[in-house]
Amino acid sequence: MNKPIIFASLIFAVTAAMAQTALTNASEGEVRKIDKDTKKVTIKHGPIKNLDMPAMTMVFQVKDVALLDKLAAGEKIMFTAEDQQGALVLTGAEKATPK
Ligand SMILES: [Cu+2]
Repeated sequence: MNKPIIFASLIFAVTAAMAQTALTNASEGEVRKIDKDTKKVTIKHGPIKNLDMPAMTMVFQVKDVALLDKLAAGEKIMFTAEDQQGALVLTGAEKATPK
């Protein structure tokens, strides 16, 4: 009798968990320019929740240059960034999966 309700609840819980991961950990962006020599990457990004930042194009610093090896200019990415003592640092990035 109440099976459809249980099923619907399960779907909701899974969807909510996925949405939360995407929203709290990663922001959307598009790589504009990569500079491995200065360890900087320019990203046109959407709102970054954890930095309380609206959409804009800006430069991020990178601690691990290997992160830049996976990226290319013009590429759409999902990324994470942190404020580390006033410096905005790209902490993770991967190619965005097409919707
Ligand atoms: Cu910004």
